Amino acid sequence: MNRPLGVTVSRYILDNQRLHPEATGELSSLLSELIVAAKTISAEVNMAGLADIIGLSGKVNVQGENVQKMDEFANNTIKKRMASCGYLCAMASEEDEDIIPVVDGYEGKYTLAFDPLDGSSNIDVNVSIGTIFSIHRRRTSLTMGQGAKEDLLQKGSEQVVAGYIIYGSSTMLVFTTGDGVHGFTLDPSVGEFFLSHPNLKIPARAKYFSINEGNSQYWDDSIKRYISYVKEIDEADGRPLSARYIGTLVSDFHRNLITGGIFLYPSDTKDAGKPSGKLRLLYEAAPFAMLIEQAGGRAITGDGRNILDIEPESLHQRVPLIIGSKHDVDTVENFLLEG
Ligand code: P6P
Repeated sequence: MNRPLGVTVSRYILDNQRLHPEATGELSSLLSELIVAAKTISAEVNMAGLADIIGLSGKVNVQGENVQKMDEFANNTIKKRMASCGYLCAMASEEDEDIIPVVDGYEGKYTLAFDPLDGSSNIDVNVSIGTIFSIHRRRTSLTMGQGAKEDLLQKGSEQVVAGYIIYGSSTMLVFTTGDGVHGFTLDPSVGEFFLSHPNLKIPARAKYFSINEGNSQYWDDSIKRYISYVKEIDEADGRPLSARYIGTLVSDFHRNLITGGIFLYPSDTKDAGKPSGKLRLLYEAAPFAMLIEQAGGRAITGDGRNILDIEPESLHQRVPLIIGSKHDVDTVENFLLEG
């Protein structure tokens, strides 16, 4: 659906809904509620340096990571608003160990998995951060009221919506409902997101490669060989690629989506507890995999699986993630197949 630049995200969602006569409007309303939460987080993130919400909360989350005050604020903002929106039956958050119930009597037909504030280690150094979200239809009957884990543990290919909000030089909402990837920029003076990047497509070939080279001694040899390959001089083949690594997945993904790039967080031997890399399937890899495939790119684990095909086994399951421009993900895949 082609819409003119400047159309509001609310208008875009409603117009998109009209393309589906069977739509009840619940998904549109769910997205609108999530957008209100995003605007609330954006306002706080942009004031973080002034308000008393930077720094550590003194708590440790289910990941064993120190919880920043902003993490807690973002998580609570989303949970509180979405639990009573009436369109969800269950939620999962990076910050919460278990399934998050909705308010009794407000159960709906969708689930929401989210990373409330991805890249929170970058908050205190004023580097861009983001919120990631993934929406599925519930599997259990609405008559059951509250949802169950099986409603959340669904393949990425079953997502109905995937998206993120990036709190950077401007706040942008980027999402897909399966009909292309569209970017909306927040005008804080009027508090509305306006269509600024319709039908985003990732360039077929990468300009940048994004990987934490501090982990290079822990990588599989195939990854080491690939990273050496992208640094070789072969101007006809567009190499060497430039290195860009922000340390916030949302930001590295967004830049690569716009410019062409490949992001890798492979499995490594650095932390015996993380043989499958660091990133999470449900609320990081899977939503980005839907977005990148909708934008013409690819997302794989590097051990022969497409991210969208993985049947989740637990809420916080980690997966290796290789994602970005199709040519370059194909190339990495060939390096890995060669062993
Ligand atoms: P490392 C941020 O903490 C995060 O979860 C992602 O946003 C980011 O891509 C990754 O971790 C960075 O991890 O090990 O390179 O610091």
